[in-house]
Amino acid sequence: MSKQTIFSGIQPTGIPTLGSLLGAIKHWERLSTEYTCLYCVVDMHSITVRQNPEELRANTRQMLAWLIALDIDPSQNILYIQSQVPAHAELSWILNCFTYMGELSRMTQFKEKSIKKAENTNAGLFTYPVLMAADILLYQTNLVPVGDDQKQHLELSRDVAGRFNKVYGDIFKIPEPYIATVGARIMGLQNPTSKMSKSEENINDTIFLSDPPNVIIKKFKKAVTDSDNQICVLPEKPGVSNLLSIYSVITGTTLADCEKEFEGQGYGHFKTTVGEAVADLLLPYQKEQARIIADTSYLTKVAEEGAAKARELAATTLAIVKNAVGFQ
Ligand code: ATP
Ligand code: LTN
Repeated sequence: MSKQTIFSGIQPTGIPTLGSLLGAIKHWERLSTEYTCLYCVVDMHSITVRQNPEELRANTRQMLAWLIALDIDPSQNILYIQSQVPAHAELSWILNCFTYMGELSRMTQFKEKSIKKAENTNAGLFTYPVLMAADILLYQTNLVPVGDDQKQHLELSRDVAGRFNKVYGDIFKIPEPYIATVGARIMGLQNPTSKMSKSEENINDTIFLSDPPNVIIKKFKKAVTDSDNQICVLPEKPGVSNLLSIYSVITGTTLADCEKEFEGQGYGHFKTTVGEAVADLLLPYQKEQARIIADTSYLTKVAEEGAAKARELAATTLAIVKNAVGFQ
């Protein structure tokens, strides 16, 4: 039997965060032996928010370098840039005609972003989940590893695929989410009730993967906790719970064991220990990323080879879809 397919995407809208690492990328690396894995830097999604062209070009390469540094080996995975595979845009148009306005209006991310970006609530922001569905369905994907925040978009991809199949027969595989139980949603350090995000304005809220150790530890020391001194996971203790879950994912220890480790300790020691663990984790990746980004021709080659492989796979599905809808 041939291997099942995994697809995931990441936006090149800035430096990846501890949230994207623990919620998504960290789970990607060990999947390549069992699955055919495609990981895509989704630059087309990122222009739903206005981008500076030179910055976008640089950020896209930075993101590619991060993925390689974080052990996504380009010889074991198909690693590529979305805009270099035109089939994504082509399928997206077709799927647009199978997606309802009502469905898109219900997307939490759209509702949030259209408030935040009220001056530029463009049609791309609205149909963003359709392009995401095209990304996934083009490769007959079985599993999509994403953080919790993308679950609703994935549900929409499944609905659109099912609707299309109902009309034209079994064209698309219906993808399943692959969401880790721990680390699925890493929250902000300053505002632990909303997810850690690379577009957050308060930089103390977010750990960027490029943050040097002293900055990381400082940000953790400033992390919002609460006024009692119990180190345990509880809904009314979102700050402490978030730090515990970060520590749990990084050390590979259960939450219960982490709680035990910190029993009777003060918040100061707790926050510093978690901060140091994060800094230690990131340092080797940072060195590797810097080395890769400096190797321009290598990065260009990785992107080109990845895109060529993706184009080949995408062409098969796209041809079937075009034929199904009645194109020449
Ligand atoms: P933004 O921060 O601008 O909203 P983002 O970080 O959510 O963007 P990506 O970087 O494209 O968007 O996300 C990459 C992957 O990381 C996605 O699968 C997403 O679900 C996951 N992810 C992002 N932030 C978190 C988080 N705080 N906790 C867990 N997973 C996350
Ligand atoms: N919307 C996702 C990025 C993304 C993606 C995808 C993830 C674009 N296409 C396909 C999984 C599968 C985000 O903002 N994190």
